[in-house]
Amino acid sequence: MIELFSADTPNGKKISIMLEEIGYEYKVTKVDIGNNEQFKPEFIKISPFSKIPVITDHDNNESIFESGAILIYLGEKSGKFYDTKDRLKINQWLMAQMGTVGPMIGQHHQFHHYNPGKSEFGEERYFKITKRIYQELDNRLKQSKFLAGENYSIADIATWPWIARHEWHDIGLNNFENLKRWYVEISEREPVIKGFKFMNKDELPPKP
Ligand SMILES: N[C@@H](CCC(=O)N[C@@H](CS)C(=O)NCC(=O)O)C(=O)O
Repeated sequence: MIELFSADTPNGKKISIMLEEIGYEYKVTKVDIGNNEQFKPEFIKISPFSKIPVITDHDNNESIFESGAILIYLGEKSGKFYDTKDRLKINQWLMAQMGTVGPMIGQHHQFHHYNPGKSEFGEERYFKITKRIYQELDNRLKQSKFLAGENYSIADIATWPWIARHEWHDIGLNNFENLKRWYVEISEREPVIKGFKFMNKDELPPKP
């Protein structure tokens, strides 16, 4: 059984979606990051940077932090969404999510959604970067059905929850035809719908 230590954020949703996709039994343990529970010594033991998500695999007592590493672990363990023949491509799109898509859109959330009016520089910078990321993802999805090629993979599972916050971004998902097609197709998958609402029972992926 997998225990998922998480919060209701895009990084948190990546893992609940993956667990639903591979059909594993899992239990969610909420970490209230708004109330600093991530800094508790017992949590730091399994998450050295005090961040969610983390999983503990109770089959072998292994704990894994960093969402990309967790997706790779679950992909290898289940044999799903991390095909050996596509791995070079999947790794690149997964690392791009971990290094660029998440951190940059995360800053856009901080300046544009949570703290508007505090820094014109920050708001403009991350708005521009987020718009550029939408365009870059759109360019990729014009060439291939999914990020790493023709097959749905952990790279899509990592990236999709960030685009699912499109209503906060004010970039206009409808202006990016290929990104929108990809977003809608993934939004309609049953495990994605279930994994998306892992903490908020009534939440559905927002329509473009
Ligand atoms: N690179 C990490 C980022 C995780 C992350 O930023 N988690 C945030 C919530 S989305 C967090 O736990 N923040 C609490 C903190 O930093 O104090 C991953 O992908 O797992």
